Amino acid sequence: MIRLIASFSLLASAALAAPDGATIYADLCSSCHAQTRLGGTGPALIPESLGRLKGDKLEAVIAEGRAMTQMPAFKATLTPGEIAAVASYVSAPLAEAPLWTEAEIAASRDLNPGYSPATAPVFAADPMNITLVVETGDSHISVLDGDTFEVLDRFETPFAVHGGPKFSPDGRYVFVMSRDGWVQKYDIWSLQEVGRVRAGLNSRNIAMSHDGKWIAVANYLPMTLTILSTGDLSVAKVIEVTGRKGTPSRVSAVYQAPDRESFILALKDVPEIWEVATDPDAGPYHDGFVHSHEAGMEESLAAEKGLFARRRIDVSAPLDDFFFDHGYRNLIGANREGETGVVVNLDVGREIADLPLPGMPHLGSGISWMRDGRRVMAVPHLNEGRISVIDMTDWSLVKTIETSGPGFFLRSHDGSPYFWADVFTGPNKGQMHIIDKETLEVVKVLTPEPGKTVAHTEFTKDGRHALVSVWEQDGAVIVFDATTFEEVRRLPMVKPSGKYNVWNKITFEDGTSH
Ligand code: DHE
Repeated sequence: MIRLIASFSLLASAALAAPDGATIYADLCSSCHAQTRLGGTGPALIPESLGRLKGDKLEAVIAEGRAMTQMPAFKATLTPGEIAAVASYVSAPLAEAPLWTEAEIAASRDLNPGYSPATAPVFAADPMNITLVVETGDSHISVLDGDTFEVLDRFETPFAVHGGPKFSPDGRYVFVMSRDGWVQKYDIWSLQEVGRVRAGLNSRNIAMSHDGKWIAVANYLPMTLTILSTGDLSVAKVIEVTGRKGTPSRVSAVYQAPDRESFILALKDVPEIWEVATDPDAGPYHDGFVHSHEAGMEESLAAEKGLFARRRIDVSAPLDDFFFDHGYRNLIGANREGETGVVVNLDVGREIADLPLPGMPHLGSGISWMRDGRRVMAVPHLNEGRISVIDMTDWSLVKTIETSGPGFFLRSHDGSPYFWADVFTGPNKGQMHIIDKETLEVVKVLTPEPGKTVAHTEFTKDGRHALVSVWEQDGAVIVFDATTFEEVRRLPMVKPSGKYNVWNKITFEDGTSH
């Protein structure tokens, strides 16, 4: 009996001693991150949002806080065991998939009461040569004059902006998305935020419709596509994403296909690509046929018509990370299983070719140009130090260009004979390769900040200057002369990531990702 009581009390004291992550979270974290963990003034703390912030890295953020944000350091308040318990609590999946209904999206809409639209740009700079710099280190965007490189404004964004911001077709407004699903609208002419709305709980990217009326938001959580009106950020439609056989699917990304007057969706969990019409007179958008391997079984599905009509295109395995040809007739997607690229003809709605692209091609940052009268595209690989150049007429591999490490982004400009390719990981990270678009030879390797990540290039409107990010907390944007490769200016920035020139984006410049 005495032994039994002793073991009970041992268990009780062990239970008392074990820190409870949920209780600590409720006491110290929920006021900013919400009791639901879906985010409030602070970001959502769920595995989908934390991404690669795991284990020691996550504990370090809780212990040390985050510089230049509201996130305080908890190392004086919590023991290492308590910090580990909260880290483990926020790393666990939510017990139930959260809902985020149309009503909740609408209720999150937060329009800037102080916004007053200007009738003309409030600055003298060329509005077509404005370049935005996303500074992820302290969640801001700098608005640069693309001629003088003066910072015209620096505005706060939601936490963890990802993907390219999307401009209205006239270049006046820009829409920015965060991984927590916030979409922010900013008026470049007025240098003011118009407002923001939370379109999803965990989102991937956004796309602008051909006519500038709609913004589509690709969501992982919930598994939906949210379509917003660009005018006032109201909800136009929330489309539940479910495969033919009823399997719900995350949306890996949504792309604008202006020539087709549609959005194209990459689905993560089902072997389908979706096309959603942005043309009010679209259709009928036939859902095509279900092809079954059972002999003779072919079932025709219903057609949808009009604005936001949906068409399904069957593929042999889920594809993501799309690159489109001119005219948006074909897309190239990555089949992560087989490490191949697959060409899908969107007109006929089926796969037409395979491409050998092992090593995780990053098609989304591919670029294309005319070489010897034929259109070619180049794509970097996230796992290997090489760039594949593909002939877009017969889908053959023209050349594999060796680089000093795996890269993330490529950029060029019609006005430049070169394209710029970074090295994002590995011992040579920070090297920038400049490659001749005709000979496909590396003509120069720049190492502007040895040991630091230097990545992502954007050109000015005329292609004369190339802007490169020193992707560090105390980072910078370096402006290079795109012909001599000499450094022209260095602008201090807080962990700058992508840069986006209005003209290059709204004209769908060949050298830029769309
Ligand atoms: Fe991105 C664009 C997907 C990780 C920075 N990234 C995109 C796009 C997609 C994508 C589909 C195109 C969207 C668009 O612009 O509309 N990214 C993914 C991933 O699946 C991946 C590998 C894993 C993930 O966590 O989502 C991934 N991306 C990253 C990063 O780790 C980067 C380097 C840092 C970050 O901010 O998260 C990063 N991705 C970017 C940037 C763009 C981007 C800067 C826009 C590039 C452009 O020039 O348009």
